[in-house]
Amino acid sequence: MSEKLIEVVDSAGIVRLTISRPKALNALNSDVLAELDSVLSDLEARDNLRAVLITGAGEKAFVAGADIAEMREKSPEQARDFARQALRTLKRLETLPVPTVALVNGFCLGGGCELALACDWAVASDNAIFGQPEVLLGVIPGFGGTQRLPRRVGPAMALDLCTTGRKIDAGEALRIGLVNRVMPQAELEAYAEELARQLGGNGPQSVRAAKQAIHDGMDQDLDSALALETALFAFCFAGEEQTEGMSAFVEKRKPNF
Ligand code: DAK
Repeated sequence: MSEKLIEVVDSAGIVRLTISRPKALNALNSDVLAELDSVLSDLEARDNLRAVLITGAGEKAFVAGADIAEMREKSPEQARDFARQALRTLKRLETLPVPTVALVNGFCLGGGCELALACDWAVASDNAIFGQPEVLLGVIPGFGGTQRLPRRVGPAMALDLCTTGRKIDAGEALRIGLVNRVMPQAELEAYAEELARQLGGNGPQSVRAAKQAIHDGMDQDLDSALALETALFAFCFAGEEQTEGMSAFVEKRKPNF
């Protein structure tokens, strides 16, 4: 049997995915994308999913981009199919109903940066390097980078990164809002565990509702988005979580979600 390219570890609904092609710095080829797609389609169907963390195998790279050797020979039609496959997979990731976090532990370039952008937020080790260097290879980002990057960091910074192809360190990534936190690489693992504990301890329905309100609301005008928030807020009162959460506060104990 061929080796898995995506390792999946599930701990009480907190699922950790590790992209594992360390010899090619975890570059995304068709096989990785197909396996990722299949894993995500299984996760989509799960009711007891609480969060998804994604990282890269080894200590050097999160993902160093789409696989350049594989892309080199593609015709325009094959390039379009490849981009469509990747876009479909990243959309699956983006629309998972639970929080998704990229744990960026090294190079995060091209398609790797686009993968991180399809997650809800990213945390980086202090040795991480980010960039959209596609123009140095004669192409543009093809996995959503020209659209998700400006939405995260603003159009001017996205244009800077996508037209110069320059690489930035973790400190600059933090400053421009590409990542939420930076920490020493040795602490990333402990952070992942703490995050899993935090997300795992919160009410799963309210966490999902918070994500839905923010994601869906961002595509709407403010009044419609506020109406969506009100509907989801009221929905929270229809389940057991709100009773348990508020009772636990009043009774001075930890909630049991
Ligand atoms: N693809 C394939 N192999 C890669 C790779 C990549 N993106 N990045 C690294 N590798 C491989 C190297 O070839 C090398 O393999 P061997 O020679 O050992 O067999 C191994 O990983 C270790 O890399 P290095 O020896 O180069 O390691 P260094 O520490 O010296 O340098 C580096 C690390 C990350 C700075 C360097 O590897 C590098 O510059 N890598 C390429 C980074 C990059 O340009 N990434 C963006 C890729 S382009 C589209 C669809 C998608 C896209 C565009 C269009 N359409 C369908 C239209 C997206 C494109 C991209 O993501």
